[in-house]
Amino acid sequence: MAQNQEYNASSITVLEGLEAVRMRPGMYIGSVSTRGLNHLIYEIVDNAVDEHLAGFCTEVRVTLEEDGSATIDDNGRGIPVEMHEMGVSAERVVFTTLHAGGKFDNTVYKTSGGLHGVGSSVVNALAKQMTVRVRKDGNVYEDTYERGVPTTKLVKGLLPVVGKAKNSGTWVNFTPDDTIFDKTRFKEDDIKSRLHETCYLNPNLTILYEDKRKGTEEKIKFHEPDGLIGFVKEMNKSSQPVHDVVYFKGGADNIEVEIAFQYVNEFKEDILGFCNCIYNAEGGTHITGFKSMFTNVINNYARELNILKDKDANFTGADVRNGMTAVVSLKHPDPRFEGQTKTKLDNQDAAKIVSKVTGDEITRYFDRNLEVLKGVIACAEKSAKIRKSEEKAKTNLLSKQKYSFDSNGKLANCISKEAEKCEIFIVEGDSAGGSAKMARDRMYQAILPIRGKILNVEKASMDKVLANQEIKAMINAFGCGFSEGYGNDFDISKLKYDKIIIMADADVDGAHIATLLLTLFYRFMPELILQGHVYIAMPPLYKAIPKKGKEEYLYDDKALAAYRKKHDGSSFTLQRYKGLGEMDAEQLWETTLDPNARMLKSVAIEDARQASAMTELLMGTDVPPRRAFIHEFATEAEIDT
Ligand code: 0RA
Repeated sequence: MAQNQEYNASSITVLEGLEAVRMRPGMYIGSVSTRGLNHLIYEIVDNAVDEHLAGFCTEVRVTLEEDGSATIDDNGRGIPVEMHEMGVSAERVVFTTLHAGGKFDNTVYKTSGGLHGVGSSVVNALAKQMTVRVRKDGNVYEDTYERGVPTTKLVKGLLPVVGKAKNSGTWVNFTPDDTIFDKTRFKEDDIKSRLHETCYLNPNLTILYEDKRKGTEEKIKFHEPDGLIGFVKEMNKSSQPVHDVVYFKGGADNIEVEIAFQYVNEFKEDILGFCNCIYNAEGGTHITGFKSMFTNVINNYARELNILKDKDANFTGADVRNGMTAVVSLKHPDPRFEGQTKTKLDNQDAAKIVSKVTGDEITRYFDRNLEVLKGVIACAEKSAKIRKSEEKAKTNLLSKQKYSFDSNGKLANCISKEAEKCEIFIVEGDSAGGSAKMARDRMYQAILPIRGKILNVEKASMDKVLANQEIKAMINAFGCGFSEGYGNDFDISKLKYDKIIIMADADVDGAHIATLLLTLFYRFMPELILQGHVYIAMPPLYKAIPKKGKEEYLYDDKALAAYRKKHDGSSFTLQRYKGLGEMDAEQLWETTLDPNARMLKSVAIEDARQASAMTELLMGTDVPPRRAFIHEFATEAEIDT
């Protein structure tokens, strides 16, 4: 009786706990989007993986059922069902109490995932229905819930037996609550890759995945006996490796670390960190421990081998990791996290132990594998060489800039040095440039012709960018330097012109040139755009010459249609401009240069981050998304006047 009263009292807080999850699901599973939805499955799978890590479970079946529910079935010991001190079956406590999870006793599991075992009850709270079957001691025990509220009547606080069992394990089936989630269809691709990753991190585990849903039926067996070595091989499968994958492990104080790495002939670095089989998107102490020791060891070897001379500076960390692919997997009994998404490991002891294991093991390995060591150092040398030439190109450019403003032959500068009154026109093509030089207001208007299409800075390396004549001419002319990844030498107060006006033809090629220039400005001189100094000139498409009356420039087809309507019936000659080069100096002045008559489009960046992604999308090397974007927005992309 006393037990029952106690249960009644605690059940109130239980419901309040799960209600909190339903009120703010994002706090527990990140979001109620498809990501959060898939997370429900990962929570239950992670519990089974914990049971595997404890040494009792070898197989997990994950099934996406035809009715939209998911089933996770493991062959572990089975969740405890006996009477818990709260007065009900332990299983009930696990699925209805926040922060209880399977972790009754720290010694049962050496490790547990990032959420400290709160997963089961969170999933239960967000499930329209959940059924739990525990196979244990020859029996099948069953419990059921709706939105976290138990619907099975306990017998003296214990679960009813619904059948006989030959083996042990835990079977959980649940349907996500459609009043919580935007969409309730699990996304199979994300789930498959997560399960695959789990198998790479647990080489003795098998995951049997089955999708029974109409249209996406599929069965896959994930088993990766090569573990982290296989993981790194898979990550590098389309690259050219410098050596075989190197693997080592070690640990102390109940903390274990396993690491695999391999260098490839590419300028990239790809290092993944996991703690208790959960991916740490923001890295953390295990990753920094690994990186800093690796840098130390390689620099020491490079000096020993006299590849780095006394006068040489050390390789930077980034140099040393040039070409590296690595997976760092840590098992920790009490993981702590920081960072915006709680995916950055924060335990200081992890840094120490990973660093020690890394130092000991890679030294042992490189002492015996000198050729691999030389290959790794060669990657660092390549990176250092490029880094130095970029730094040099930058200093050359900056020192040159002191003397060479105006020294570029093609720049026709203005007479005035009053920046706030001056304008510079970047003009496509030498012939248009020539007309513009004749037509301009010499006092305040400078003309810089550029030849054809400038370099695409999204695709080019830094030294190529800085070697490009057109780009150098622009940077020199503007007078304020440029900024890039390593530092910021840009000083907008030195800008020589209030307006930088891109003058390109009103056709597709012209639009492309304008985009290339904007990309350059956005990447290396973003303040120019952010502070509203960049404009695009809008040369007219047509000139209408009526029999009687004034000639008129028409800037787009809308203007032409309006003109036709207004001059209904009366005849006029329509002159079509194919390009700026076709206009004489007088026409160019009237249409494009004259501050009182011309039309300029001001370039603004509302959301710098979005613009950056867009620049990358439109100008980067990745072709398919660009094509999709152009296709999708082709009708909206017409010039707005
Ligand atoms: C705590 C103790 C025992 C098993 C488990 C937790 C356990 C939890 C989960 C969650 C999913 N699958 C699971 N399998 C096992 C051992 C209990 C005993 O020895 O009776």
